[in-house]
Amino acid sequence: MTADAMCNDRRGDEPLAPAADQFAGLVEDLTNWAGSMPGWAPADEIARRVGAATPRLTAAVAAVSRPLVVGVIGGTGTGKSTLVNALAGRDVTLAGDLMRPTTLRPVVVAAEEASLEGVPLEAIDAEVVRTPSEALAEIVLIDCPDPDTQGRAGGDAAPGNRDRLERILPVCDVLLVVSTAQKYRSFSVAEELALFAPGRPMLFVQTHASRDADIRDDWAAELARQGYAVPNIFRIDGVEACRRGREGLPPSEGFAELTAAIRRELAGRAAARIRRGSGVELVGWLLEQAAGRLEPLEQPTAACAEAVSRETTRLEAVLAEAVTDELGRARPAWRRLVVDELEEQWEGGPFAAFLRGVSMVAGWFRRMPRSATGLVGRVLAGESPGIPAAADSRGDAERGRLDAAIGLDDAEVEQSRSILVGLAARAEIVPPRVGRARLEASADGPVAAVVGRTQAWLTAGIRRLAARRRDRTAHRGVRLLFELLFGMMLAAVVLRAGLDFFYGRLWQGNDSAGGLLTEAAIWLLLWGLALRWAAVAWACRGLEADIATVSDSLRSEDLVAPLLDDFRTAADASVAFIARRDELTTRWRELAGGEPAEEGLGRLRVGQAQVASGSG
Ligand SMILES: Nc1nc2c(ncn2[C@@H]2O[C@H](COP(=O)(O)OP(=O)(O)O)[C@@H](O)[C@H]2O)c(=O)[nH]1
Ligand SMILES: [Mg+2]
Repeated sequence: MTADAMCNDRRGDEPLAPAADQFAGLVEDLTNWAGSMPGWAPADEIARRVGAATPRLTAAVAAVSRPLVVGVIGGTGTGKSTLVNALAGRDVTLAGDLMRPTTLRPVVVAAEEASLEGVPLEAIDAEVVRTPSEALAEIVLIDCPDPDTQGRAGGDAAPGNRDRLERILPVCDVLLVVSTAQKYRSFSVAEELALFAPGRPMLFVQTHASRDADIRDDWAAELARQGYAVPNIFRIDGVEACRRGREGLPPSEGFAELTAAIRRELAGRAAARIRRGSGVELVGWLLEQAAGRLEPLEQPTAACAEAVSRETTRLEAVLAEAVTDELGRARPAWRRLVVDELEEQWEGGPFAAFLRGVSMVAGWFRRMPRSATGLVGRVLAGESPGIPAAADSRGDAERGRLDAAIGLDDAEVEQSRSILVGLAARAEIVPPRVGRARLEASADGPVAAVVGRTQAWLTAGIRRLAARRRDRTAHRGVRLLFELLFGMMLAAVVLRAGLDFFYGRLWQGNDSAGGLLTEAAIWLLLWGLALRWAAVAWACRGLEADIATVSDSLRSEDLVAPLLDDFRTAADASVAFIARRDELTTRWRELAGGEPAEEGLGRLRVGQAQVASGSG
């Protein structure tokens, strides 16, 4: 199998070591979570515990995500080095007959980045070969020295090789036991193997498949006699595998089976390490401690969050009522606005002239200049009411202004806040996370913010309403109708006066007809005033409904939020913090549970080590 092919496999359905990544992710998330809410006593306690456990957690993550160490052992010339090269996807260790013994020192083959922490390189006197091969991203291969090798000069077995092997084997997670048709009976590493086999999975591999007959059944029987449970022996040809790898051909069946088994083992191993290791227990313990601390707070925090919503709604209702009142109280101002608009926009006609005349006369009677009162009045009068300047004695002055501007008084706010203080305390949410101190801490304070926001919103609403009134009064047809109605009366009066003067007085000499002019003028005035009333009434139609829509839109504006913001933020954060523990616990359970997937691997049956070493 080529490096690329192995790499592609890893991105397939079965990632190599997802459990290790999951564990690392869980530890990271646990640490972040614990520190995510400083200032809340329960969270602080959890953070302290997790903080104290951090060195152990870090070590556990390193141990779990350590690459799988695969030791290749077997007799001299059985094809260990060739197999290592085939697995690595390139020539990383010397293989061949020419320079026997080829492998004296163990060769540790690892990816450039792979951590060799935990591999006692010095103790085993290893030669490390780094290779960019992606096939080795998560495994470390050890090409073990030949145990039965003859000395360079053809003398006795190289001294120290057995010792070395005995030091290497404990380091390996998996042993690839390589043999050939010629050597499997005189399996000289059997003794060492028997020593280190317990608890260590082994993959038995017959090499030289292209040359030798299949001896696997016989070998399996032999191994069984020695006490090994061997569900499967792999049969490969290392030279062929190397060639296929070089040429980019798909691997042969036997070799593919072997790499699949290694991959399975790698995945299973990470999970097994997690389960066996103390890291997962530590995480479980930390989560359990957190649960003990947080579970009693679940109900109080939820109750607090709920109360914040309830009190917000209540304050909103108070504000809505005040605003509706304010808008309603401003009816005279609205009327004045409409009249002003009528006078301004209706020009160039007798009725327009009449309207102006009326307001001029009314102006004489009203000595005092029109003073705009209330927020609505001021907005309608064209002023833009700003937020009152911040007073020196902030807290009270602010609340006083709030009271004046939007009717939401200090007592209402305090009532809500005192309810929340009690509920928050049950959830251990206490100052400085919440409370008056926080309310007054910011530059202008949340009360000023409410005043400002309410004013801005109300001003915009009032301006919108005024604009709609303006659009209404600008209606040409209606204006012409009123001009016509007034003009008709005017014409009738003039006609009648003319008739009286010319016909009655000059023609018939009737002197008494002179009083009629006064009478006609009175009629005209009354008619004009009636029309004026009708015009204003028409222009004001729908105003009440418009005012109601402004009040109704208040809720969606979230205007009172700053008043209870400290409680809302704290309660929501606590609820979220508690919920996150449940999520972490679920993830932990997934990691801690589950069965190891270790099919197809040979193991020494418990209690068989003596038999094995006896026959080795
Ligand atoms: N035909 C064939 N030759 C192999 C195979 N494995 C190794 N060889 C050859 O056997 C000789 C010894 O191989 P080597 O990998 O150095 O064995 P080691 O001593 O166990 O490391 C070399 O010439 C290899 O080319 C195989 O599977 N098939
Ligand atoms: Mg070798």
